[in-house]
Amino acid sequence: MHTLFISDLHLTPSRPDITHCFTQFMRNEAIHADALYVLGDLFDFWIGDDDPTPFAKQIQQEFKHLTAQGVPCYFTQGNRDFLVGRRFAKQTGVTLLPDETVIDLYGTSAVILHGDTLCTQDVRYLAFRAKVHQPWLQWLFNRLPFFIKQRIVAKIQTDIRSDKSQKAMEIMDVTPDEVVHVMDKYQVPLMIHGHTHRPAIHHISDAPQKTRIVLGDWYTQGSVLVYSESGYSLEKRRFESQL
Ligand code: LP5
Ligand code: MN
Repeated sequence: MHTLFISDLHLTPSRPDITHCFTQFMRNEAIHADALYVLGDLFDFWIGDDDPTPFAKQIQQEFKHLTAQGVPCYFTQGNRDFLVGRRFAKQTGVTLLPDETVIDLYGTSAVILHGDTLCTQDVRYLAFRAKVHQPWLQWLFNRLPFFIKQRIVAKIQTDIRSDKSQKAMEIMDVTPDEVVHVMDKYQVPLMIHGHTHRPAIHHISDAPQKTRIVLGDWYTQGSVLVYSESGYSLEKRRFESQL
C-alpha cells in the first residue's frame, strides 16, 4: 500500500533518456501503486491539448494505460504545463486538481501543490503567471492553430529567458512564511510540492511540527516520493546511459 508523487520531469522529445525512465517508472512501478500524483511540470512545455505530435500521444498513452489498469492518477498544473486541460484529462483518465489540494495519506492530511505560488518574492514571475492564467486569454490562445501557438510560445520563452537568469537564487525559492501560511490555512501537518528543483525533507520547527517534502527534478535522474502507511522516502531513479 503506497502512493507515488513525481514532478518536474520536463518531458521533451529532445531528452529520450528522461522519457525512457518515465515510461519504465509508469509500467513497472506506478502500476503497483494505490495512486500516482503528478505535481506539475510533467512537460518541458505543454502548448495545448490539441498537440498532434507522436510524442504527446506517447505520453498520453502511458497515463491511459495506467488509469485503465485501475490506478488513479492526479495532475496539478505546473508553470510549464498550465495549459493541460479537460481534453487531456478525458483522453488519459487523469483527474485534474486545483492549484492547492488537501489529500488524506493513510491518516495524515497533506496539502499538495506545484510550488510556484510559494515563491512570493518572485514578483515578476507571479505577475506573469496572473496574466497567462486569465481564462479569457487562455480561451483565445486555445483556439489558435497549433503551429501559431508554437511560434508565440517560442518567442515569449526567448524574450523572458534573460529575466530569469538575472534573478537571485533566494528569490526563486519558497518564502518560509508563505509555507506556514498555506499549511495553517488548511490545518495540515504536511506539504508536498516541486518546482524549486531542491529535493529535501524539511522539518519546520513550529508548534505543532510541520513537514515539507520537496520533490526533485528529472534532469540527471528520476525523483520519486514513495509514501506508505509505514513511512515515506524520497528516492532517485537512474537513467539508462546508452540512450
Ligand atoms: O520553469 P523555470 O524554472 O524555467 O522558470 C519558472 C518561471 N518561468 C516561467 C516561464 C515559462 O516556463 C515559459 C512561458 C512561455 C510562455 C507561454 C505563454 C503562452 C501564452 C498563453 C496565454 C494563455 O514559468 C520563472 C521563475 C522560475 O520558474 C522560478 O520560480 O522565476 O519566471 C520567469 O522567468 C518569468 C519572468 O520573470 C517574467 C518576465 C515578464 C515578461 C513579460 C512578458 C509578457 C508576456 C505576456 C503573455 C501573454
Ligand atoms: Mn515549475
